[in-house]
Amino acid sequence: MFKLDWKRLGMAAGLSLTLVAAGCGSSDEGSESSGSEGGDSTSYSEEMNYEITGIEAGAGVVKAAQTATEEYENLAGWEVATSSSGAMATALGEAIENEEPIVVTGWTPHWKFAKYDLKYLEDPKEVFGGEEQIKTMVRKGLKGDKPNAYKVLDQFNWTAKDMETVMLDINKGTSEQEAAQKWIENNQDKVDEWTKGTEKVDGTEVELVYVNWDSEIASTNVVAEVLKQQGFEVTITPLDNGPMWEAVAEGEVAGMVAAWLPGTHGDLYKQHKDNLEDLGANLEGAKIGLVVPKYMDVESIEDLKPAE
Ligand code: PBE
Repeated sequence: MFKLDWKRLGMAAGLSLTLVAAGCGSSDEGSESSGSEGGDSTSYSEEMNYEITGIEAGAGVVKAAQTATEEYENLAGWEVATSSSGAMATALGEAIENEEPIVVTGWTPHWKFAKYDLKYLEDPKEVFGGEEQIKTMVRKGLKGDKPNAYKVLDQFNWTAKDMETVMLDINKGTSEQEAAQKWIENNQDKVDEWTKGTEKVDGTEVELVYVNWDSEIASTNVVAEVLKQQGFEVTITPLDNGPMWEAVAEGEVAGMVAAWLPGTHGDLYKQHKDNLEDLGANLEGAKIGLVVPKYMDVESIEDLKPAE
């Protein structure tokens, strides 16, 4: 998990981190590797080793970042390092702690914007698209087989702020399930809208799939807890992005609440749309892009410098 990070920071930076943490950060080599050189995006780009810190290889935002390295001439020689959302968050936190430059594949809603001062880099070529919706997809036939589960999934919708509340709680150490239950308790009026017109069941099985992205961990756990309260026996299964879409399209599971459209998962939607049912948006105003700490003096993707 830390591999990517150490490769990027190198041994000297690792050492200076230890010294600073121990409170004796004399001017050893490496301690000047912070962003204090300010404004010089050549040194930023070099310090970052011409690497965008990505997440899971199958994520839409990673694909978009790879496209960006092709579309933007100034990103010649750049690479998108793939890992996991957790590793990206760790790398981001460590870079910020040391005031070092970092570019990550980012998205909103996400707790990182509440925890750190971050900004999206402008994307004049619009490789990352505009505003996104998060949509709910279910398998064909669910309406007939499990009408109550179908209706709850169909009526599920909330705001970016709601989702962030759950995400932040999990980030602070509350378990995923508990954070979901807490949000439900505090938002019973919203939950009542989702269950409106449905009947409780007695142990009907429902399986939902998702990807281990912080945003989808939050939404999927909340929906799962609501379904459990309605009497369902719920399983939630984390998969990669492609397999998540396939599981719904092949009718193996009830559905998912993690479809980012029109851009992020546009190719997957096109591939599977005839084999699943689109229940519409459950959240408006989502976004993906390249994200940097505010202390970095770069505003646009075009401010980054090509590898020599
Ligand atoms: N994300 C979060 C996903 C969708 C949800 C932006 C990391 C992606 O890029 O596919």
